[in-house]
Amino acid sequence: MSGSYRRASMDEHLYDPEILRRANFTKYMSKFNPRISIMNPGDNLLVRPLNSGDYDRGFLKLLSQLTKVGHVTREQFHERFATMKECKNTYFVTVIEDTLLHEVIGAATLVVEQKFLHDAGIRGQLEDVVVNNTYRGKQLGKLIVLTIVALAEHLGCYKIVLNCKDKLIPFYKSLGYAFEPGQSNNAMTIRFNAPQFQSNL
Ligand code: 16G
Repeated sequence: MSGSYRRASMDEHLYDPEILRRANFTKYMSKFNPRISIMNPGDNLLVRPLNSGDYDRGFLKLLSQLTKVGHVTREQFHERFATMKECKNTYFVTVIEDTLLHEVIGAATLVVEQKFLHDAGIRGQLEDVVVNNTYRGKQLGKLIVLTIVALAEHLGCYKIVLNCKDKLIPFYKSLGYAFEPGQSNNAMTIRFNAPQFQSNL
């Protein structure tokens, strides 16, 4: 493999797993029946940061259950992983692994945005929530979303926001997300016509 691009080394976490251990999940425990948590997600399941080896554990295939992923090579994956890791305290891609199958079966991302406002505060954004549809009924959607919420609170975000499809509004409401007065139904988008994505970053 060429060394001309930045690469994450094998089996490297995107962020320190200790942060997940420290996040306070207790106030969300009552939402689960049976009780599961970040540290006890269920038999043969593990909640952890994205790992550089997850290209081979079906991470991108899982994301394709959410939207178009396209063709992302191993090199592109490792380069994107390294770039995210270099953005200190910004990307908290978090996954659920089936440890028997060595497969990533759930994922969600916390993006932390640095602000000047709110006393130079930080704002969280929940992104790319997906659970493998063969793992329905195990409360894993709830678990991965509330893991990200607990993480955002632990890191000191003053709020966390999301965009989602209309049909998922009741799900996110049940987990504490709310429309703010005067701001309901206000997610707005400009889609760029870029058939082959080309970044000038
Ligand atoms: C949903 C996701 C968003 C994701 C987008 C992909 C959540 C809470 N929201 O809105 O994070 O990036 O779908 O759709 O997971 P797109 O391909 O239309 O951008």
